[in-house]
Order: sequence, then structure tokens, then C-alpha cells
Amino acid sequence: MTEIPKNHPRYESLRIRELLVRGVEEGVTSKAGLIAHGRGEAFDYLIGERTAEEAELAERAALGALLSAKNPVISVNGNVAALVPRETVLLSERVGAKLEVNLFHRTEQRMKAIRVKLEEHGAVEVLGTEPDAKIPGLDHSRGLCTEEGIFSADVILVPLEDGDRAQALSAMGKQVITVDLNPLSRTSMCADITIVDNITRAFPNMLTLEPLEIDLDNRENLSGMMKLMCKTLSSLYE
Ligand code: PTJ
Repeated sequence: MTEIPKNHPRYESLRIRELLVRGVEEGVTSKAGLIAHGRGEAFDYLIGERTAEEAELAERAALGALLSAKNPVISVNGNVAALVPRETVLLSERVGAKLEVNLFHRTEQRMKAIRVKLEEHGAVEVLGTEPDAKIPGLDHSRGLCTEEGIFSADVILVPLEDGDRAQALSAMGKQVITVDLNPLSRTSMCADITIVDNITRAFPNMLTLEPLEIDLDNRENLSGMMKLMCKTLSSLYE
């Protein structure tokens, strides 16, 4: 890893980038994952790189939904595995959710590398490498999943997800929860609960926050986040 001086004003942001670069080198993260992260960073600037009130509410609502689910599943991709492997495992333990690797740019090598990474961080069982079901409406390998996990899940947490797949999961009647810094993405718009926060803050928060069982108005929550972004921008003009 590149040595980043701790007193660099952008230390945290550079440290997170290095995690992704290492993820690519380990065969965990796709190259496209680096681009996706850059898009996320831009939106993170607009929310002041901190957890907003709306995001905290969504994090608590997500915990409530996962805890009251019959078969909750956390879907893990290459960015999630690089950024928050330990927190992902701890969160799955906290809410009793299964872990399943599910990739947009699927290769058998990356599926295995992510499974091994999660196991190294304490996961006992990681589904996904032996798929036996398909998400209806998704072509090619993007739709592959397991019957025991994603296919039969009633509540699914799909962080940093592609819009097509989020929509397909929603069409299956599942309650979809996402973490996405872009409140305008198709995933953010179609999810039942969207946490507009950096996953590097959202997952650690979700290990300690109090769960809340509420019927979150996702549209209202998203519009709160968009207003915050506008406010941050306009404050720069004042
Ligand atoms: O590992 P794979 O093959 O499954 O691929 C993973 C990526 C993320 C490359 C793939 O799912 C993809 O292309 O996703 P998208 O369509 O770019 O969507 C990712 C969303 O996550 C975007 O809206 C980004 O703004 C957002 N995002 C990126 N980094 C973060 C983030 N949201 C929260 N925290 C982040 N660190």
C-alpha cells in the first residue's frame, strides 16, 4: 500500500482509496469498482463527508427491518468486501443475516476471493459460489444466486448495487435496503430503504445504533438528502 502521511488533510479519503486499490490487486474488487467509488466520493463531498440525520434514521430503520425479517440476506460485492469486510461479518451476526457474494462483473476467481476474504474476517458461511437459482429478468451471470440465500430472502441489503438488479429484486417482492451515496441512482429510487451515506460510515454505525421499526418514507428521506446537498453547495456561494 502507498504510505499516506497521517497529517495529510485528505488522509481518510486517501486511506479508503488505497483499500480499493488493494482490493483490485487481491482480485476482490473489479476495475469498474474504482470508477464507482469515484462517483460515490463526489456525492460524499456534497453531504459534507458525514452521516446526515436522514441517513442515521435510514440506518436505524434498516436494522429494524433486518431484525424482523424471516430470511435476511446481505449481498456482498467487490467494493463492499474491500472497504468493510469485518463490519459486514459483524453486521450479519448482529441481525442474523446470511452473507451471499453476488457480483455484477462475475468471475469465479473474484467470487472465491471475496468468500475467502470474508472468511478471513470471521464469516462462518458465505453463500454464492455454488449458485442454484436465478433472479428472474436478469440475463447472463448477473442473475445467478442461491435458493437458500438471495432467492428466498424476504429482506435483502444490497449496498452499492446496480440499478437493474435492485429493480429485479424489488420485482420479486423483497424488501430492498441499499447503501448508496447517490440519491438519484435507480437503486436509490427503487429501494424501500436507501441509506445515503458512505458504507465506511454506514456499516460501523449499524453495529451500534438502536434499531427502529418504522415504515420509512423513502422518497421523503431521499429528498431530505438532496436538500442537504443543495444547501452544502449554496453555502459555498455565501
Ligand atoms: O463487484 P461487482 O462486480 O459486483 O461490481 C460492483 C460495482 C459497484 C462496480 C457495481 O455494482 C456497479 O457498477 O455499481 P454502480 O452502478 O456504479 O453503482 C454503485 C453506486 O454506489 C453508485 O451510485 C455510487 O455513487 C455508490 N457508491 C460508490 N462508492 C460508495 C457508494 N455508496 C456508498 N459508499 C461508497 N463508498
